[in-house]
Amino acid sequence: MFLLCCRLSTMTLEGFKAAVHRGSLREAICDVQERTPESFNSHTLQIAVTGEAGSGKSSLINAMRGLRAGDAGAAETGTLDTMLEPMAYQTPNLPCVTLWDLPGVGSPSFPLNTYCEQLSLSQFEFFIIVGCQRFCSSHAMLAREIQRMGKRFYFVRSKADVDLEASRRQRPSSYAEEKILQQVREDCGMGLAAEGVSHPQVFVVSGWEPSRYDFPLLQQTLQRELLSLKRDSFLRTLPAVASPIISQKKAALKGEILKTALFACLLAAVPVPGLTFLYTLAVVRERLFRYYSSFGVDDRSLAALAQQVAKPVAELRAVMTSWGMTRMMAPKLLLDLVGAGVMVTEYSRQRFPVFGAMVSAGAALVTTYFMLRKGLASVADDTQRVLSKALEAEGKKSI
Ligand SMILES: Nc1nc2c(ncn2[C@@H]2O[C@H](COP(=O)(O)OP(=O)(O)OP(=O)(O)O)[C@@H](O)[C@H]2O)c(=O)[nH]1
Ligand SMILES: [Mg+2]
Repeated sequence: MFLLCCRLSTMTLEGFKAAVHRGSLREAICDVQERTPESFNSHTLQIAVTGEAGSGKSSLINAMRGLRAGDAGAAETGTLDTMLEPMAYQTPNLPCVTLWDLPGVGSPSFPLNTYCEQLSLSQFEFFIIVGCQRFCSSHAMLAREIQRMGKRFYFVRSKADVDLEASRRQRPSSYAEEKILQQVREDCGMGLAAEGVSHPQVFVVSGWEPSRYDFPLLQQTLQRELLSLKRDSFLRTLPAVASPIISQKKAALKGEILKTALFACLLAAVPVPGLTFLYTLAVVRERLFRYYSSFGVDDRSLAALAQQVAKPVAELRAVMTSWGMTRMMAPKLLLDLVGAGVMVTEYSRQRFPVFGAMVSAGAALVTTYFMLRKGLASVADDTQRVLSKALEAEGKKSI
């Protein structure tokens, strides 16, 4: 399967990493916000040029690079469907951009239903969908998939010269170039709107005539939006940058769990009914809240982060799965899980003192250990999700 090599940004990320390590997601976001738009220039944007087979993808890429078919270094074009691997191209007027010429969707090698997985579309950061016919199911599928990934695309209706020539031949007396182009734009726009695209960006072009129709506008729009697209895609790389730091923090906190569980185990030997249960209940709650504040997803930190990305705190909290467990379900869950186990063993201890004490200690050890491990893992996962959500909100500001 084709895979882009790992592309973490070459930009300095020390400030961002240090803030995640300190457990201050707000400061991590600040680090990104304080960067000037120009600072994102060095981030290479991976643009996939996709669409049905033979729609003019390679010809469009050539035109964007100022080349014609057959020129040295030009992408291969033709009527035969031979491409099996994406091909990367650089273009002099779009610095730090890679244009990926993808095989066509719907060909025997790349059927519609497996195209996205076969080409790992999620690796690309921005898309140009090229269509040469009326808006069809393959365009709709691509638009849906790109939106599902939370990414953006331009829709390019190619071979405008063919449409215009057909119209001119069929109705020479009423031929009006701009009217036909506008009809084509509207047809594509309506198809995209039906797929839920709120502001479709449609360009009607001819790869053979790059100075005409919407081709110059396509180039200008991409130039103008380039920095914000780069910023958005840079932000998408940050959860992967934060992930090993969050894992390291999790590993460091894991070390304490065994000690806490052993203490619960010792306490279970004290013949005071309910003592172990109360200790386990208190310690699990206390540790979970400590994890929240250490990772920066406690109430106060979340409120500060929400303010920083101008989002309601509820939106960030909604991605946290551990929250319900601690806040609403914790007492019940602990009563069910810890209480039942520990109460039963303490009862058995009253009837069989030595054996009962051993069972009680074992139960306290296992329960505390696994509850804390599960809690820590969920808080770490929540941190990753909260950060991704905050970065997603920040990314939307670029657009
Ligand atoms: N008239 C006209 N023909 C075009 C245009 N763009 C491409 N073609 C022709 O359409 C055919 C297919 O073009 P390609 O650029 O190879 O299309 P593609 O989408 O890359 O095709 P695959 O890689 O096979 O999926 C070629 O014969 C091109 O010369 C255009 O704007 N106008
Ligand atoms: Mg091609």
